[in-house]
Amino acid sequence: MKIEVVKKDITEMTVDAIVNAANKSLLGGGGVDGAIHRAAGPKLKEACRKLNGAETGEAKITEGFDLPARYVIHVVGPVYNDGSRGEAEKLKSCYQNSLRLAEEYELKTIAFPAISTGIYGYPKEEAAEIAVDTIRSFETDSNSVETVYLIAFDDETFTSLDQAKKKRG
Ligand code: AR6
Repeated sequence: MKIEVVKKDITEMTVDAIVNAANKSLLGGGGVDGAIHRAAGPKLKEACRKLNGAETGEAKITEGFDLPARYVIHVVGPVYNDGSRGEAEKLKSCYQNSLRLAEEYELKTIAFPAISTGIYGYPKEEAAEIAVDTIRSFETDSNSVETVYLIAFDDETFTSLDQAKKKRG
């Protein structure tokens, strides 16, 4: 599995699936969630209604509708408190469960935003290391996913992801 760090708006990614950093309702919100819903059009919300929400760390999939991406994988990242409330494990689950769904759907390319590092307040460097480590150690029998794009919307996120990738080799 190849990891590429890219500075871009995730809604412009032409990949098999983009990941949405949603909330438990899965009915839209601000940040990347708002941007994805705007770009995908109202059918995405209709599809999301049928999902009945999700727990923190869980991942659910819909079509991408008006997006260039074929699917959207909706995950709920942890709200960062002080780091002692299982935040790291929950963030790790977001990446693992998204990759499991991608394998189940036999997808080749997937793009993640920096889950939880905006409104949910997760420190960017720690979150970047968890993202890279979890993807690197993800094990599967199917191996359909070839490239994982880690999307940075701002310079600080780009640097954190780039350094985490270099650190992990
Ligand atoms: N493309 C790529 N990344 C983006 C984009 C975009 N178009 N827009 C923002 N980001 P956030 P969270 C980056 O706050 O912390 C929503 O209201 C952003 O710069 O979107 O998981 C949900 O409904 C940051 O690096 O998600 C939840 O209630 C990263 O995406 C809550 O926010 C994540 O920031 C989830 O908070």
